[in-house]
Parts: sequence; C-alpha cells; structure tokens
Amino acid sequence: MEIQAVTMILIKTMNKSLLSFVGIFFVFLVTAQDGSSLWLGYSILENETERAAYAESLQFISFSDSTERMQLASKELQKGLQGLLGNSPHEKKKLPNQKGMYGVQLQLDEDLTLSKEGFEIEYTPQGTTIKAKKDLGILYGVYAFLREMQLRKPEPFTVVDQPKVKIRMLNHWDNANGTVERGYAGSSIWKWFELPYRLDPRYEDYARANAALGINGVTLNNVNASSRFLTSEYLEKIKALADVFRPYGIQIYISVNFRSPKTLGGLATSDPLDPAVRKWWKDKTREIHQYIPDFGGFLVKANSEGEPGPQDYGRTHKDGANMLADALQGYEGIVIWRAFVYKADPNGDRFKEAYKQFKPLDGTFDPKVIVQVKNGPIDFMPREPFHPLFGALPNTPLAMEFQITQEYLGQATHWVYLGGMYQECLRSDTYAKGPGSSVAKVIDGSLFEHEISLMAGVANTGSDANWTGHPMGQSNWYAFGRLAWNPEMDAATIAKEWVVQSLSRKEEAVSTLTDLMMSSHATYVKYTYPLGLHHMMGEGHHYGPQPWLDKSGRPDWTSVYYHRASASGIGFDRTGNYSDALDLYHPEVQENWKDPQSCSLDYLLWFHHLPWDFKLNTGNTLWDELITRYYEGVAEVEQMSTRWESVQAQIPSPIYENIRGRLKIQAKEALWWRDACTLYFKEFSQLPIPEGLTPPSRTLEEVKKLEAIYHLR
Ligand code: BDP
Repeated sequence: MEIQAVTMILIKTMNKSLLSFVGIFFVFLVTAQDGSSLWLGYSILENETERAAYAESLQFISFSDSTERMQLASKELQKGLQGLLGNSPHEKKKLPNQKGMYGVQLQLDEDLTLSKEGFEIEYTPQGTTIKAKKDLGILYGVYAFLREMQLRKPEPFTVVDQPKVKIRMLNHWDNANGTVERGYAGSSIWKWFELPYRLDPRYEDYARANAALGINGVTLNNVNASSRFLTSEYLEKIKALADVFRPYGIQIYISVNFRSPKTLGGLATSDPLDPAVRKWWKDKTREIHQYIPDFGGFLVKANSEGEPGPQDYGRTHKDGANMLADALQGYEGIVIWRAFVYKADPNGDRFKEAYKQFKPLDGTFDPKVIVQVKNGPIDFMPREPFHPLFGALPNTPLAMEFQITQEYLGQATHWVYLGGMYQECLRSDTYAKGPGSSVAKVIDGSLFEHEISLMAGVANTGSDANWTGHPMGQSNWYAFGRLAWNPEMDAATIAKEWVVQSLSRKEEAVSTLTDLMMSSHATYVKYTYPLGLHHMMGEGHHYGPQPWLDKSGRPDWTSVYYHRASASGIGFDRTGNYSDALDLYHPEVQENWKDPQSCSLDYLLWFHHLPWDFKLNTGNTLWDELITRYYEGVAEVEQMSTRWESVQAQIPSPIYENIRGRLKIQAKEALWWRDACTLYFKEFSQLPIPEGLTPPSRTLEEVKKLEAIYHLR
C-alpha cells in the first residue's frame, strides 16, 4: 500500500526516462530481495534493446475463450510482462488489425495432437500464439513462455511440450498443530486454525509457484496421519484450500490414518475386510466429495514405523489398498499406497524389506492403486542406489517418492542442490525389459504401459519468508517440479533455469552458480557419507554425525547396523556372502556392483564389506581414500564460500548475506562430520591419517559431545 502511494507521487512528478529507472528499481525492490517470489520474481530484463524488442512484439493479449482459467492465464501473463518489461500489455477482445500492433494470442485448439496439459508456443516479433487443447495447457504455456523470455533473446522460437508424468505432486508432512515433520523452514504454511474463514494470501502464491512448474497435486498432511483431517470440521478447511488451488490445476489429496474407522467412526475394528469398515470408508469418501468434487485421493503409510495398517488384522497391503480403491469407485480419485515398510530384524537387511513384502503382491492391486516407492531402499540417504522395486513389479504402477526437504542432507544450513541426485536415480537402468529400462520410464508409466503415473516430492516449504529456509532449497523444489514434468530433463539445465529466474541473469553469476549447484551434492556426500556409507546421522534429529550410535529403538535405527566397522574393515556386505540384497536387481545391474574391484566407488560400501587396506582402482587403499574424501569435502566447502563471494555484486544483497552466513555454518559442520567420522573409524582401522593431511585437532570424545548437545533438556 505504502509503496504504491509513494510510486504514484513519483510518477506524477517525473519525466519518462527517470520514470523507467524508478520502475526498474521498484520492480527489483518488491520482487527480488527476500526470495519470497521464488521463480516468479520477473525482475526487469536488464538488456534494454532486448526489452524493447520484446515490448514491441507483446503489445496486447487476446484470448479465444473467456473461461475463468483463460482469464487467469492472461492475468499471469500480464503480471510477468509487467515485471520483465516494466509495463504490461492490455487485454483485447478482438485481434487488432493495425499495422505494427503485435501481441500474444491465447488460443484453445481441440485439434492439437497434445495431451490435455500440453501446449505449443510460437514466438515471432510479429505475433505470438500459445495454443493448447484445454485451458490448463494455456496456463502452463504462459508460465513456460515467461520462462523462455528470460532464457532467450527476442528471436523467433517454438516450444511444444507436455508432461510425461500424469500426477506431479508435493507431499507435505504438515501436522494439524502447525508443525512440519522434517520441516526446516518454519511452521506449516497451512493455517488450520484460521481456515476456512481466513485465506492466507500465501495459498495463492503457493499455487502459482507450483502451477508454473506443472505441479498438479498436493497432499496437505503428514503421512504419519491424524484422523482429524477426515472430520467434517477439517474437510471444510481443506475445501477452502481446494477452491484456491483449483483454478491453478492443482488437486488435493489427503494422507489417511488406517485406524480412522475406529478412532473417528467408533467402530470396533479397522479390518479392511470387515463390511462395516468398508462402509465407513465409502461413506467418508462420499462425504469428502461433497466438499471437494474433484478430490485427488488418499495417500497411505500403513504398517510402517508404528503406523496402523491392514497387517494389524492379519491382512495384506493389497487388502488395505483395494478397500480404499473400492471406496473411490465411481470417482476420479486414486489410492497412493506407500512401500516404505520394514521390520526390525537384527540379522536381516532393511534394504530388502519393502521388496519382500511387495514383490509377491504384484498384479493383485486394484487399477486405482499406485504404489509409492522412495528413490532408494533405505531412507532418503544422501546417495542411494535406486530402489530394487523399480522394474520389479511390471503389473503394478509405481510412483516415485523423492525427498525435497533435506532431512539427511544438512537440513536448512547446507547448500545441496538435489537435481543431480534425482537425475542419477531417474536415469538408472533397471534392465527390466532390457537395456534402456530406466527408472524414469518405470515412473512415467511407459515401460510397462500403465495408465496412472506419479512422482511425489516431500515438500521443503514452511512459513519462512523465502519458503524454504535456505534460499537454495528453492532450487530443489524447482528441480523436483521440472523433473516431475519430464523425468528425462537435465539437472544442469534446470539449475540454470532456476538461477536465471530466481537469483541473477548476469552471465558470470549464472555460470558460477550453476557450477556450484551441480557440484554441491558430491561435496556434501564427500564430507558425510563417502564411498557409499549410509545412515550414520544423529539419532532422531538426523542432523550431524553419530557413527558410534549402537543402541536405539530398533537395530536398524543405529549407525553400526549399516557401516559395520570393525578391525577387519567396513561396509555392508550385500553380496551372496551375506544379505544378498544385490540379488533383488536384474543380473546386468548386479554385474555393475557385485565386484568390489569394478563397483562404482559411489556405491562401494553399500554392497561390500572390505578390509581397510583393500586396494582401490584410484591407487589408494580403502582407508586412505575414505579419509582423503572427508578432507576433500571440507576443502570444497571452503571453495564454495570463495566462489560465492566472487559473485556478490551480482546477487541481491539479503540473499547474498543469507547464504554467506549459512556457508559458514556448513564449513564448521563439514569439519564436524570429518572429525567425527575419521576419528571414530580410526579406532577400528588403527591407521594414521594419510600423509599430507593434518590430523583433527580435537579428540573423539570432544566431537561426541557436539551431538550430545542436541539431546540436552
Ligand atoms: C523418515 C522420516 C520420518 C518419516 C518417514 C516416512 O525420518 O519422519 O515419517 O521417513 O517416510 O525418513 O514415513
């Protein structure tokens, strides 16, 4: 309000050129400084000639049909152009027939050979069309056009695009009390106590940001679900959100607690084969549709980490999932059943648990069911081999579950771009139908020809002004969205897109930041879990190192269960000599990993237990390589800081300072990880820190105390 008033006074008193300068300044001021506008900041195009050329060719917007969403698309285009060009074209009902009058037409075209969300953009200086079969395609086309304008010069171009995955979804682990499980960016963005009466303006900002990526589904609540979300009181609140999201093409899903018939319905059981239970879910589903006619469906975590499920009644995952599918018959919605299940068996291997439970169920699920599998077999570790279920269930559609929130990846203080990690998983070859059977093709449904396809990302959003805590966390939300649209996209291209739209268009900044983003994940892995180590984080909070953790609620929640360090060596033997988890993969995949001499070093200790003096193909012994990597990781964080400082002038200063501070924390904690792990493993190897590296200046006991602080009351 105040900014607008000041602007009006300035406008009245200024000449034109000064005005455009002030315009640029204000657009910058209100859009780019705190990161709250995400990739929709649309800061002014700096190159005046290019800006003028775009402005010349974009003088008006017209649209073929006046649906609510077409109008929304036009408004979004106006908003974007206002930012990029400093002024916005007017809407015109009819195409102006004047020479020199060029603009954009948003045009519905039933004859296009694209899916209902696809679009075609044709830009020329003398006129631009954005065509789609449906108005949602037009909206997606508008966002894509605004993105392209920031990446290209004003020269003719054509873009034809459509999503490869049908459901592109965020999973929020948000609780009814406003907390977020594994959230590091403040409290929940959903204000349950205010809904449905007050609609926080951020709901719409959130919907815009997602729609710009093509995200079309949102599960609002934690998979460790409260039955409260199924009460009519909460359904009314959820309906209010659904109404905000609908114009943006986003459908709502709810995580459900399997015990709800008992806790909420007062029934004696929640057995999925009990007729009263089945009726309860049917009635509840009908009720949900009275509030949300286009309800997306249910997400279920069952018989996992203490959550209730069909196994409590001697039934299977299939019985539970199919009961919910039955309740959804006649509606559009689906059941998303999670495969994140594992049992505490001190002599077993958690790696194999989900496979053991789900493989025998292949082909038994209702067509409305999709099984959602985490990218790796353990639990969102910084680097995991792809989950062996991908490619192993040809008769069951499988959804990908990635984690965007950085639970095990430094939370909100470490800069880790996840695009490359997602890409590594999606490009992995399962060999399920011969070479080229990538995880991406399993997920998009093309490999086994499934109707439903889904990619989910566990959200990293919160109430912080910049949404994600670490400003770079935004890039992970962005990368997830782009890969959900097209799992074959390139992570570096995505990184660059994000930088250009969100941080800086200055050439040097773009290349430095893209580089930094692309190497950030490998750096993190080096100072935390090099060579395929996994699951050695602080108990419960999952922050910082605790490789010495040997007692917990379950053996497979400790660290020693995974690294198995002893005087004789380190690593989890998953070959035929011990757990044989490798056998769950196709023979060609096994071939890549089964021989420790040829196994990629990134996965070595995932599959092999090796002596400390094992000679690697780098020429180093295992011990020397391990320790060297910890040291390299620390050094790389120092280099990140220096490179970050080199682009200071090209980054909005609040974001610059924010990241600079976080990099200092990261440097301190990289050292924490290095010292904790090297000193701890040294107890077993009894070997010296390799020559040329300065041994840690603190003792293991001192480092152990750092983690202990997290448990003080
Ligand atoms: C683990 C998290 C836990 C989640 C669980 C899940 O630590 O908070 O509830 O995954 O995915 O990574 O169900």
